[in-house]
Amino acid sequence: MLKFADLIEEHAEVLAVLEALDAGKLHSWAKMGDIPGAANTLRYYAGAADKIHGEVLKMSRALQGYTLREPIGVVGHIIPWNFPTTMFFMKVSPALAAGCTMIVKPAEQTPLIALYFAHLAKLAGVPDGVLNVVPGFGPTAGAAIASHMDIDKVSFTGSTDVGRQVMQAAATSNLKPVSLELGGKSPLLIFDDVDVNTAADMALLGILFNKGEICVASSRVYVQEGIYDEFEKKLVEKAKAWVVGDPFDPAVRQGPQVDKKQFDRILSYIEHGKREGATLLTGGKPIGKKGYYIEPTIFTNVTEDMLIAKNEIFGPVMALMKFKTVEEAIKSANNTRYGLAAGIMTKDLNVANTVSRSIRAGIIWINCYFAFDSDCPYGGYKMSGFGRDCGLESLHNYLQVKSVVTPIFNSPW
Ligand code: TXE
Repeated sequence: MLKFADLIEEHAEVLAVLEALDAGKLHSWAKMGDIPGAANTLRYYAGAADKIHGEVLKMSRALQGYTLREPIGVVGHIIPWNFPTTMFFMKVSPALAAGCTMIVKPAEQTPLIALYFAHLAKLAGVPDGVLNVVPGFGPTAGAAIASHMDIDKVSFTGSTDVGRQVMQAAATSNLKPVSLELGGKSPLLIFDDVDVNTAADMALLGILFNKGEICVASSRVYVQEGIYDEFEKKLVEKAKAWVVGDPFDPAVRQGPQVDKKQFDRILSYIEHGKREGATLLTGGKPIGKKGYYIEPTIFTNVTEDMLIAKNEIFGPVMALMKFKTVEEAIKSANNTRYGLAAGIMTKDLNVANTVSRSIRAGIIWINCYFAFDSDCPYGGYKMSGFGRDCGLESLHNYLQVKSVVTPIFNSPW
C-alpha cells in the first residue's frame, strides 16, 4: 500500500489529466487535492493494517474468550463519477488494510482513472486477483455485483434511488451487508456575528466546488436577517466574478458538468425554480454552445416546499434563504429527507455547540466547509445512507468479528 501511494505521487500529472478529461474536474485542483489525497488515504490505512485486532473477553464462567477480526471476504465497490479518485481510495484502502479482495466498478462516465489505478496496483505488487477493476454500466455490471452470491459485501456511493435498488438486490440474493453513501441537500447556516465577506466566500465555494457535483454541497444557504442584505450583495458580486471554462486553464474555478444528462437535469431544475416563483439573482443559463458549462446560479425568495430547496440538484445552483432565530435555523436545516453534512458560521460557541448537536447529519463543519481528512468518518443520516467512509470507523465495513471460546484448565463450564 505504501508503494502504491508512492506510485500515485510519481504519476500525479497523468492522473490529474485523466481526472480533468474524464470528469471535467479542474486539473489544478485534482493535482493539488484529489491525487495527493489518494496517496494520503492509502498511507493512513497502510498504518492501520497491522493494528487490526480483537479483544480478550471477560467471560462470566471458567472460559477463555477472545474475538478475531477477520476480513469480510470479497467486496464489491460501486463508485460514482464525481470524485473518481477520492471515492476509489476511500473504499479500496480500508478494504485492502482489512485483508479483503475486491471488485471495483467505476461509473460509466469516468472509467479511465480506475483502470490506471489497476495498472499502478500491479506495479506496486498488489497480488493478482486482489484488486479487480471492472468498468461497466449500472444496470448490468453494477446490478451483477449487488446480486452476486459470492460477493460478501457491497459498498455503494451514488443516488438514493440506486442505493435502494442495491439494498434490495443484496436482500434478495445472499443478504450481503451494504453500506450506502447517497445524496444530500446540505444546509449552511450563517449567523449575523460573522465577517460577511468570509461567509460569502465560504458559501460560494460550498456550492461551486467541483461545479456543484459533490454530495455535501451547501445547496441550501440560510443567512440571519441582520446581515442578509449585505451578504446577498457580496455573494452575487463574487458569483459574477467566478471564472467558468476549460478545466486545464489555471485561472478557471469551475469546469463543465460531467455529461449531457447532468447538464440537462441542472437546467431543468433552474427552470423549475423560476416557475415555482423563486427569484433568480444571478446565473441560470448555459455558457457558450460547446461543452456543458453552466453559470453559477443563485436563487432567493425560495420556500422550503420548492423542488430547488428539496431535491439534490448536483450542480452550481444555490437556494438562498433568510432566518431570524437559532431555533428557526435548526428547524430549517433539519427540514430535509437527507442528512449528509451541514455548515455553521458563527463566533458564538454556545450557538455552534447547540446547533451542531441539533442537526441530524453525518458531518458538521463549524467555520469551515469541505474540511475532510482520512481520519474523519464521513457518511449519512436519514436518506443519505448508512455506514461510514474514512477514519478507522470505515474498517468496520470490511471486517467480521469471530468469537473464539475455550474452557480454562479443562475446568467444567
Ligand atoms: O447516479 P447513479 P447518476 C446523485 C446526484 C446525481 C444523481 C444521478 O444527485 O444527479 O445521483 O446520478 C451505478 N445497480 N449522485 O445517475 O445511477 C452507476 O453505474 C448497481 C450522488 O450517475 O446512482 C455508478 O457506478 N449499480 C452521489 C453508480 O451506481 C448501479 C454521486 C452511481 O450512479 C445501478 C453520484 C444498479 N441498478 C450521483 N445503476 C454521491 N452520493 O456522491 C447505476 N449504478
